[in-house]
Amino acid sequence: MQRLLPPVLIAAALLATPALAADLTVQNAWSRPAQAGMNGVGFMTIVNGGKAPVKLMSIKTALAGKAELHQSSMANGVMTMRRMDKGVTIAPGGKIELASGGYHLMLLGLKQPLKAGQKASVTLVFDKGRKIAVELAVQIAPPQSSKASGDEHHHH
Ligand SMILES: [Cu+2]
Repeated sequence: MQRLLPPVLIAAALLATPALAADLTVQNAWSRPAQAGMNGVGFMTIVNGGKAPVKLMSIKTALAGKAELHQSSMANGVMTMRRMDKGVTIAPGGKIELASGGYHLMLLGLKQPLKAGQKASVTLVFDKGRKIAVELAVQIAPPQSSKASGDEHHHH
């Protein structure tokens, strides 16, 4: 049985292609469940496959009152985090990992709960006006392919 796809489905399929802007690629984007009014997080790996440095400048989302790029660090035995107001540069051929205990997106004042199994839409704003829309998979544990998890099912 052959049927033509309605235009809406075709548009959805195009939107579902991996986030890509020129040489920038986002991998393993995920978030943790959180309640409305609380702060949410965003983790991912951003790869710069180009020949020039790229700077992640800011984050936009409709899901929270405000979204910021943060860096966690230990100071005197206490985990603190600070805003990266000047952005974070990704070297050519390099990548940055946003992960627990390091860089992360902070979604301040969630307007709605983030529930496991849902997607949370955020937009990464880079220098030179480049933007990448990213869907964070809301889940309790990091994605399988992230280095934080044991990878028992793949053999190299
Ligand atoms: Cu934070």
